[in-house]
Amino acid sequence: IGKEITLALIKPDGLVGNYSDRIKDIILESGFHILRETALQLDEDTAATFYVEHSSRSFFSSLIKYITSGPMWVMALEKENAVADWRALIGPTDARKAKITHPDSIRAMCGLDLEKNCVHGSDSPQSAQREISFFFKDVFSGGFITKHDEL
Ligand code: YYY
Ligand code: MG
Repeated sequence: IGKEITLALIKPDGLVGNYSDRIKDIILESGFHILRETALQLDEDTAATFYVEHSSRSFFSSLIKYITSGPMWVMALEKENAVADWRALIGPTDARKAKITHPDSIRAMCGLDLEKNCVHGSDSPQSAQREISFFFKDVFSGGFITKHDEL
């Protein structure tokens, strides 16, 4: 793996709203290579582990309920500067604010508010490594089996 990798999630509301195809078009048009992708629904324990950095926050239980409410589309995206570039594309955390300040962002397109913001992006290369290992154990262990699942 030469270029940088980041983790992208299309959260449950993004799938329910049928935004996956548009989001994937943006991903490919922006020059990302989809290194891995799969659909899955997290149980509450697994979601709590994924979001452990937020476990003491007041919004935590609500976030876990939302993120486990249906299937998500999980992708490992590869590109130079993938982490920052994907964060720039998705826009600010609060989708309500994104609609005003970043109207062309993905969260402005498909998000609802501060919690239901339809997509995730790793916030640093270190987070990306942890988060990609969380979903795709083979990426950093030398394996190279690319899965192209469809819903
Ligand atoms: O990285 P990003 O997703 O933009 O925001 P984080 O601050 O890491 O929060 C993770 C996740 O938690 C966010 O996407 C929505 C939710 N959340 C919330 O429901 N309420 C908040 N006040 C902050 C975050
Ligand atoms: Mg974050």
